[in-house]
Amino acid sequence: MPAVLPKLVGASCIHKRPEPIMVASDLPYPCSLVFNAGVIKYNGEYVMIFRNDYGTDKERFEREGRDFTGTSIGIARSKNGVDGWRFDPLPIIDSNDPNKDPELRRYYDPRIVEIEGKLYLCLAMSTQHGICGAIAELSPDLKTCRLISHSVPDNRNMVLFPEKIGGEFVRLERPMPVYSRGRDRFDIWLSHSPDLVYWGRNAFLLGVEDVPWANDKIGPTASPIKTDKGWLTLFHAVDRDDETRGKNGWEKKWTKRYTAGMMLLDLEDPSKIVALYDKPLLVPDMHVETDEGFRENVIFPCAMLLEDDGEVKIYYGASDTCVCLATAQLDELLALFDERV
Ligand code: BMA
Repeated sequence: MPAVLPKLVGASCIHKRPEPIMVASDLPYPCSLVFNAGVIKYNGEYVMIFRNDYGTDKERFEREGRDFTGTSIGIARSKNGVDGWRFDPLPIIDSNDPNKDPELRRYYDPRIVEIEGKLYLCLAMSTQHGICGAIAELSPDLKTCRLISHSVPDNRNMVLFPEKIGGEFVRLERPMPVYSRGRDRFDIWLSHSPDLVYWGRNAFLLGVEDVPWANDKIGPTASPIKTDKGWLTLFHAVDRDDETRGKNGWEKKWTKRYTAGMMLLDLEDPSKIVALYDKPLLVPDMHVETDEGFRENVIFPCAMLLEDDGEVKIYYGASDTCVCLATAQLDELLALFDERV
């Protein structure tokens, strides 16, 4: 694996909307950055659940060193999943909530899925003693959220399959084994549960070394889509060590690049990879993804929806600053797996 990876190109069947579909100034409450959003179709509309970091801006961050004062998780709804987002007046979770458990720092990277009529959130959960992957149930009116379970640290990027498989819940996850892999080299695992509380039969699924354009870490992104050929599954992939990368955002230095790839998992045993597309599917290449924002060169999908007409919508956070949307036809995505054979 070369230390410096070449310029990357995404798949030509992906169509990115040229402008973000949600930016900080759209929110009805204080917001510096809005990103990494889960989206679901629910009760005839699209529901987005997104992260908002607040309490500073670029100038105060760079010149005064003022950090963000909080992170919240908010909800917005839209008729078409693209525009006209209507925001709930307050976030559903806030890191400054005076009633929160003092052990908890914040939640982020929300994913949402409906299984057997219930709405579940997967969240990264930052605690005083490490980062966990959390699963919570969202009430049908989308107003309250109840924590069901969380992993031990360090782990995150939990993603639930949208249905039980073999009678069990199945999730993808990304533990962070810092001792045994030499440096950050984090991989995707899969586990099963009878009840969303007890997780077991953990299986290694995909290693960072299996992804030709990654040299740092990979992780699950969005609930997989069931297709005739298998579970269509996105993942994010990170490369680093390109010393030509410098500031790239608000921080003094940000040298990582986040892209997305895809694989097909066996319908009955999703711990088996049926096919891995050996090139990146989505890479940061639009201005908003490469030249502006909190952390540039980051695209981070948390939702993938299949429409009745075969269109796949991929929602992703861009530059840790706004929410963007890419679309592709399902048959074109599946054809990419044949291309490599
Ligand atoms: C990851 C997560 C994401 C974020 C990404 C890039 O570790 O924290 O929320 O988008 O880093 O900063």
